[in-house]
Amino acid sequence: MSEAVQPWWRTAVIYQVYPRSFADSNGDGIGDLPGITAHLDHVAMLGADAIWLSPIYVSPFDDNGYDIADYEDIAPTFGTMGDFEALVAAAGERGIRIVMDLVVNHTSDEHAWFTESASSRESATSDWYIWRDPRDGHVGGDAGAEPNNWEAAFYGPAWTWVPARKQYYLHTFARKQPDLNWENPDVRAAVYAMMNGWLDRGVEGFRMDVINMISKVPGLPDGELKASGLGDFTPYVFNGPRLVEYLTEMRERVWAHRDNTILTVGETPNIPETFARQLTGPGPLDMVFQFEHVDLDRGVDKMHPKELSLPALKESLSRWQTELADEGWNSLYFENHDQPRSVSRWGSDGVHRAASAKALLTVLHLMRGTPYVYEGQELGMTNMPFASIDDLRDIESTRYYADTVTRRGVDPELVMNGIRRSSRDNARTPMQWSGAQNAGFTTGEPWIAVNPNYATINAASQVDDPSSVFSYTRELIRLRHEEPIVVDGRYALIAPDDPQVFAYLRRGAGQTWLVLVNMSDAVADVPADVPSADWTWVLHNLEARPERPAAAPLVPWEARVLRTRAAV
Ligand code: TEU
Ligand code: CA
Repeated sequence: MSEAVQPWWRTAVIYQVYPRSFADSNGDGIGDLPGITAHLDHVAMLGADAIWLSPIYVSPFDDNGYDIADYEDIAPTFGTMGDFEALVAAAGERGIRIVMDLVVNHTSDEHAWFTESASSRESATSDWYIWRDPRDGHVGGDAGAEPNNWEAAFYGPAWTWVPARKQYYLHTFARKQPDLNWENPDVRAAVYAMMNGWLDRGVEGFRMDVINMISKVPGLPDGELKASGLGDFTPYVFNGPRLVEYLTEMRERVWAHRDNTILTVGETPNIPETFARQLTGPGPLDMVFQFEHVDLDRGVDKMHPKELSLPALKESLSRWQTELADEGWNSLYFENHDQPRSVSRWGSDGVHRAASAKALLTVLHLMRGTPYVYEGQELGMTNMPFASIDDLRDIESTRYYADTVTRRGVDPELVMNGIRRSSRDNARTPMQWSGAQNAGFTTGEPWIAVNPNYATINAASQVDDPSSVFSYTRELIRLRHEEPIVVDGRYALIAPDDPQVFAYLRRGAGQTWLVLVNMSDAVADVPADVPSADWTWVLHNLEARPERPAAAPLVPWEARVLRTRAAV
């Protein structure tokens, strides 16, 4: 098939690297580009086709690089442009493409565009950010009240006052992350020029941070009041009226006329599947990261998780599989740098850790779409036992603690319980390379503590062990590369209400696959609606294979993948 018909990312698996936590080459305790280059064989051995690099640009690191002060250069903490070029070249030698993070809903307040914009209303970039006068008759005078009642994603009001302009600027995340004004064509042109520059440097795709927030509902109306006393911006900042227009323009100005195929994946919280299909089918993007499944175990808020309902997870993922089957394309993920570790969250991180890590990977990787593996997921890395708030580095966690314990007087232990389960820092502890000091991540003092379980969970003990989570992940990636049914087969959920078993079929030319996974700590019967046929083995996550694989009860976290040539 020609590349125009089958772009490379349709058969690919993407490996996400969080540079700060991957590998430190110079002993300063922070991961860096030479560290990544030195560990490329790990990614090559796994078989991944591309690396998505979380941001490596110049930044004050208030949000670990999702607050960019210069899009054109590499943060000195991570290395130099030479180090970046060396990484692209070394990856290319191994057939690994580099996908960059594109953070253009906002910049850092230390970006020159912003410092200039904030200096006066007459500045060259005056209208590059979202500036508003105070509410109710304070125009040109004192700060008065914020222009609307929105609460920022990282708590507190979404507006900050700048005396030099006598105006507020909007920041949907932290105070130091001002939102760009996409309605200004100069802003858009500057972003497109920057993107073209990175493609010219050999980058082969973009993961676009909160890209469905770049078009806001005009008028920026007040939101519904939340428990915090501030308003919910959700209906007004996602999937706005000009989003398709902006992304279509971006496609035209950045990649439509290039010879090579690039990958574009939009990070899109709060996107309905119908809109995702529109954006990724006839629309400008290849795929999006949707959030429905990772929001299923959310309680009153993100830091109050509730138990996941397996039927709800099956219903949600299956609906996305079906809705984007003929038009559009799914990205498949359980983990990234913003989510707790899946084995602790939805698996079982005690005696069944390895089996449950493999079970979760099976469910995810045999669906239709492009799977993403987050660093350490291929080892079954777990959440971190954070003792106190002093152990956390993430701005979302520390700001949440300040907003609840310090400002509202909530019991610190209750707050820490939520943080332990939901904090993004669970995913940001250093990569566990070996049983050596600091898991082989650094010879210095790591910027965030290494998970104490590194002595047993590490890459060195797994890469050559055929029964490891690493080897199992490699096998799933190999199946996607070698078996067209994994890429193209039709998906059908079976036993939707079964509370323990996740079971589905993939139907392709001349054969059908059965994916049968016990997602619980107890033995489970094979659901009655599993079709009987002459099933033969494709993959199993345990040593001993039962005689009748489509009938024998499943032990805890057992995953069986079977195939038949019969019509079922
Ligand atoms: O995340 C956006 C996002 O909506 C959430 O996943 C976010 O992590 C947070 O949990 C909201 O409660 C992206 C990046 O992936 C994240 O790391 C950044 O902090 C954020 O945008 C701002 O750039
Ligand atoms: Ca370093």
